[in-house]
Amino acid sequence: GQTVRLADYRRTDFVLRGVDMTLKLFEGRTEVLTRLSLERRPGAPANAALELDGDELILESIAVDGAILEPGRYDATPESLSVTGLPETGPFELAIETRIAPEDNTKLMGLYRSNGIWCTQCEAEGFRRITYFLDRPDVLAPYRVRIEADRAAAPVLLSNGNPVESGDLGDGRHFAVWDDPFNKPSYLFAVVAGDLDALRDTFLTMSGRTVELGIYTEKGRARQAAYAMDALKRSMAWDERRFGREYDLDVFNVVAIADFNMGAMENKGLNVFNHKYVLLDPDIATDADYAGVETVIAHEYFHNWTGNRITCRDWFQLCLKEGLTVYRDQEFSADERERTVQRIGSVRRLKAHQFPEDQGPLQHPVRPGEYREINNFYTATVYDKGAEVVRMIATLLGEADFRKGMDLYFERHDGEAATIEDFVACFEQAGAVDLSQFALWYAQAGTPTLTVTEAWDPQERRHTVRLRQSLAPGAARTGTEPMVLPIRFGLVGGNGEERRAEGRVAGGARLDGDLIVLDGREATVTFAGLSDRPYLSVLRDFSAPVTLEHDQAEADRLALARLDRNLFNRWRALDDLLSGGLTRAARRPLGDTAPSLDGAVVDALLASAGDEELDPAFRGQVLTLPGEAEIARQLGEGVDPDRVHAVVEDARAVIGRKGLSTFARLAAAEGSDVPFTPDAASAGRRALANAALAYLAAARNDPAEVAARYRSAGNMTDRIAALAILGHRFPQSDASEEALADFYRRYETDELVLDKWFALQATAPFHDALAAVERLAGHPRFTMRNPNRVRALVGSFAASNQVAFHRPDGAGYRFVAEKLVALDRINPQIAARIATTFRAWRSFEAGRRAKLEETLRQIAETKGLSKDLGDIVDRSLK
Ligand code: DPP
Ligand code: ZN
Repeated sequence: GQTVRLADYRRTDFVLRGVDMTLKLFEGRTEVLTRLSLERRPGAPANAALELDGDELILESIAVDGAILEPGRYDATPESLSVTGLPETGPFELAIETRIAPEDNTKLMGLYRSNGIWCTQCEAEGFRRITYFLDRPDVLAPYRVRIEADRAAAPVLLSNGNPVESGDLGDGRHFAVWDDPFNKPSYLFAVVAGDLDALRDTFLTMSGRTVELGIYTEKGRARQAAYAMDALKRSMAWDERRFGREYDLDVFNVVAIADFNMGAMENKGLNVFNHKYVLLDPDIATDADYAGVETVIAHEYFHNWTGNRITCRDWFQLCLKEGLTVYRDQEFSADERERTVQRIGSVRRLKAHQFPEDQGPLQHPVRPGEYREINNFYTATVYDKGAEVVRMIATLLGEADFRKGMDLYFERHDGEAATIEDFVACFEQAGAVDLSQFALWYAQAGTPTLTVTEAWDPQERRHTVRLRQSLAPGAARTGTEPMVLPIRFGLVGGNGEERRAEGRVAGGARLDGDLIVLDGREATVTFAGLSDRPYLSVLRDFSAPVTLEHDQAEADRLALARLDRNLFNRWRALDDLLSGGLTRAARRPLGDTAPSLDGAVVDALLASAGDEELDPAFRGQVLTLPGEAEIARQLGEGVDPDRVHAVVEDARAVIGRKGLSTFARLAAAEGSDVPFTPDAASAGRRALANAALAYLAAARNDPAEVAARYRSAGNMTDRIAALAILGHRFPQSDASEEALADFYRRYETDELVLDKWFALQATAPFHDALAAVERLAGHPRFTMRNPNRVRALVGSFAASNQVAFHRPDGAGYRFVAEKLVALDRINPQIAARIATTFRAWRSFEAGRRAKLEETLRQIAETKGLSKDLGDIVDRSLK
């Protein structure tokens, strides 16, 4: 594959004014007629050919202004269509007929069928699988789309924009015409046709317009879209309140689809969703599923302004819409739920997904400079670090100026395909600041390290804080210049009070209230006039996405874990103590029986968990130990996953035994008699109770009480929590086997719940789990055709089963590699995504490292590998 570079960007030679399409859907084939209103761009070469993109297309006919073209005037391959001799000036119409087979489309890009439903996925480059086109985000046009289909097979016909016409065609066929007046790029095109149910509602916008809302599902499941509808209306209201953004069309439709590569897609006025992010009820969905639906509904809706009304000039600018929209959906969840708990969740995710990416061979800047396959850049770096960069702009500017900058962005670039430079310039103007150094966050890859040291001077009653930043060179070979780090902090007194102290800065930083902005390599801040030594609470709310190395005494951390008014940092004090203890323990030689955690740390954890003054969701977070992969990341090299697992398990048992009475009380607090409501507070209580149950099981090692809990569960959250404890702690026990069989019988008709059943077994932390996974790969309900199912079995095995995937004999690696090579022929995008689990190969002990490398090389040498998978394995090996 060829490398595409940001530096090579240039505009098209032709301007697109409008698109008129007719799609005739038949069983086994679809005919697509596309009429493009085009004009040579003023200043473009008079003899330049029109070069259109295609992908596996067959050209049926081509005409200019109604005249069929002679073969000499064009050159068509499945991947391109080049047309010469086009008018030097003035508008002309190019009509193209293609024929496609959605039934054979297993890549799920372009037009395909899912359970009989015709649907599309065009981002990033799927539209070229429907028709030849200038398939790039800076080519914007209004679209008019006519769909024709058999009425019985597809009574529902949907596309972007507003419905304008529909009617009968005879012979059992009918049609509908949709008109989207807003200029949009082709990646936002969508068509859906099928026999669907709908849940309907309306939304009254801030200017008093009524929008018709529809959520379409497979037959009989529309009532399971009620929560998604509620989340949609709350999202629409929030965007008006918080950003002044009103919805712009008369209708907004969402369609839930079973086979979908992504979570969802923000097509203009017609969002297409993986049904996992729409369909819910308490019996089939967990609290995490509810939160996921709320987040994804909000995210895709918010794209209407950040992504659709203002789109990206090219795919290098992907974070312009994704980072910003993740920031917006995180803010929405923080406002709708509990801010600190949401922030803890976002930071956990950032550290679990983005930090390893940024610290390994797949490293790339938030705005990449080159790619071979754009599908491989829908990454945690673009999304989550991209959101952190927006959050830092908000922190640096303050709420009022940040909002001014957003308003300016919407006003100045509405209807355009914009760049990061455009975006940043709005905040420079709104805040009257120079953000040129800050913009390095978009260009330099890697996680900066922030090193903090403290010195208390008892004579002078001064506390000196020294800050240093550094950035290690990484795989992306971008710069290592100092960045702008907004560091929120507080000085905490012995009773938890916030100390006010005059601070003096020396070196590369400035002080602005509770914010230190470090823009040099180092600085010191000296706080004077203190009566006694304060505890330094630094990087509050994780105000910059850095690795913090704060050489802080354990006693100080324990104090902050108890006292800090910033609850995020209270959590982080404990989390640092836990991961510090666990990493140290994992470094000790096998057979060393010293406890993983200090008694004082365990006591602090139990004190927080049992503190009734604190939000139960927060206490649930406190009880969630750092994951094994996170410990492995912090170890950095020579990782033995079995050792890491043993250390974490030991810690869990120690905590469980010491907190037995607390956990018994907490686990009993949420019995099956509590009716289910999906709100955040109730979810928090369930999270706390289920965390407590897991510790009880670790301490008592008795499956009976967990099995009882499984049987009496009144909702999926509690049921799957109990099942996970049985399956992961008591594998192959009668209790576990019975519960797994029961779960299967209960839910075998529900694909989404079956995914949970597959994933739960795939993540059981035992070497023998591989045998179960191999068996499940042959289960009649396993299929490579459904991305959710593949992710549930193969994806979660590779990503979330540190013990079995990393079996010392390499059998886990071989299993995954074999599946990936087979999957690559069906759906390369999903294969490439799962393959990223190999990227950390260099961090393992010698035996596993060699086997991982060998497996990667074998995949790389496979004949006919897709560009997607080839790109990931090649870069991983570099
Ligand atoms: N649909 C994906 C998202 O919303 C890609 N745009 O992030
Ligand atoms: Zn998005």
